[in-house]
Amino acid sequence: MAPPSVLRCLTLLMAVCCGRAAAQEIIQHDAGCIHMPIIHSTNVGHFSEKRGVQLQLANRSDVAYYAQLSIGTPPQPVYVQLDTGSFELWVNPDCTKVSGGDAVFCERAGKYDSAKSTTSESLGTTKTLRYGIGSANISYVTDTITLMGSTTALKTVQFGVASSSEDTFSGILGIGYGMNKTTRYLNFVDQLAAQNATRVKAYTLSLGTKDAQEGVIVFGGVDTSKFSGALTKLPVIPAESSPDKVPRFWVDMESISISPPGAANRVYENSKMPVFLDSGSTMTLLPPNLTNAIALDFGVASPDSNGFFRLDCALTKVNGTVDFKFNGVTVKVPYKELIREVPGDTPACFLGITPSTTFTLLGDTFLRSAYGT
Ligand SMILES: *[C@@H]1O[C@H](CO)[C@@H](O)[C@H](O)[C@H]1NC(C)=O
Ligand SMILES: *[C@@H]1O[C@H](CO)[C@@H](O)[C@H](O)[C@H]1NC(C)=O
Ligand SMILES: *[C@@H]1O[C@H](CO)[C@@H](O)[C@H](O)[C@H]1NC(C)=O
Ligand SMILES: *[C@@H]1O[C@H](CO)[C@@H](O)[C@H](O)[C@H]1NC(C)=O
Ligand SMILES: *[C@@H]1O[C@H](CO)[C@@H](O)[C@H](O)[C@H]1NC(C)=O
Ligand SMILES: CC(=O)N[C@H]1CO[C@H](CO)[C@@H](O)[C@@H]1O
Repeated sequence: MAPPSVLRCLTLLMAVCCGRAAAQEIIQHDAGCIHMPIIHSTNVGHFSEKRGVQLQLANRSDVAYYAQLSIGTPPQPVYVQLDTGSFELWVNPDCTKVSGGDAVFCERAGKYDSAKSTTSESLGTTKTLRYGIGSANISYVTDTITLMGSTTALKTVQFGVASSSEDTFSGILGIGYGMNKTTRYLNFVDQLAAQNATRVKAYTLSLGTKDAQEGVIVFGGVDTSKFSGALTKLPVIPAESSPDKVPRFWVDMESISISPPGAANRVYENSKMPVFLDSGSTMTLLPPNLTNAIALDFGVASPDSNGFFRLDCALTKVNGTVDFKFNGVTVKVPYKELIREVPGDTPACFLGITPSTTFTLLGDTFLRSAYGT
């Protein structure tokens, strides 16, 4: 995802960032880049207070990252999940199809009513979108979209309005490849570049730490304040050579190793493989053998019935790291960031890696440590 060059437009953000400056103050002086805050769903400033404790781990909304868009004229605010692993934007999930706390969250994410927008146009076409979890039947419309934290209004952006959906509690902003690769129209990221809101079709995503509960996505550039050391370019594996032949952010992972405190680093067998970077997935998914080997080092021999490895929460206080090695760069993920903590009367902790025989992907439990303060 690293764009071709570090852009001048970010120097201003760098100068003021360290005190967590509001993105809104920066935008006007920052032509060519858009800094959009992204919000973790456990953030009580934005979502229901009860949300954090009601959710079960099996449902991914509790740990997803959301962006707020304003759609239509006059603008209607809607939260959508930010997903590097998919390609299209859609809104209006069926909240009656999800239970309890999920339904509350779903309602809070907001709805778009095309009839209340003077700039809305129906395209008369439909599609079914399917995800790892959930699916939606959508009808395409175009309308004006304004990004939170920016005065930029994108005109005539194509997106989906769901007529029905299952197992989803918010719309999704897919920011993977679009036009000519996965779609026959300009997707949201394409439109940012096409309408000159950004100078280049690139973005950097900083999820922030688990405790921060928010991050920022910079469309059109790199926030050089969010990392130390040099930026490393990783070639994206072409779709035709990738495991699922879908144009995604597939990269070659060289190895995974563990650095327990005070002990030597150990490399896991069979940990060289292609993986894709997916902000839409809470968990990192790896082959069962490899996941089992890592879990064993966290003191758990087998997963629960949902496929999650429950471990001792005391491990979040241990200074070890799990290290993901790529050509030229190693991302060290602290135990605390790799471990999923589910709050409650009895907090539960789980390894942020789950076994999968179908996908190898690095989700939020990895991405939070790849780039960000
Ligand atoms: C999409 O529509 C089809 C046909 O009406 C229906 O069978 C299916 O259940 C719908 N899918 C979702 C996710 O609502
Ligand atoms: C998509 O492909 C068409 C035809 O080759 C080309 O004219 C157009 O510029 C491409 N658009 C993008 C955004 O790549
Ligand atoms: C974007 O900028 C390019 C180059 O300056 C220009 O040719 C194009 O017309 C602009 N497009 C829009 C939608 O403003
Ligand atoms: C998984 O482990 C089993 C038992 O050690 C071994 O036979 C098998 O080849 C391994 N599979 C992979 C994909 O590494
Ligand atoms: C972990 O590392 C930090 C900073 O290096 C140090 O202050 C802290 O005491 C260490 N904690 C443990 C449990 O070793
Ligand atoms: C474990 C858990 O809470 N699972 C729920 C996830 O959401 C689906 C759809 O709303 C429910 O049916 C599950 O019970």
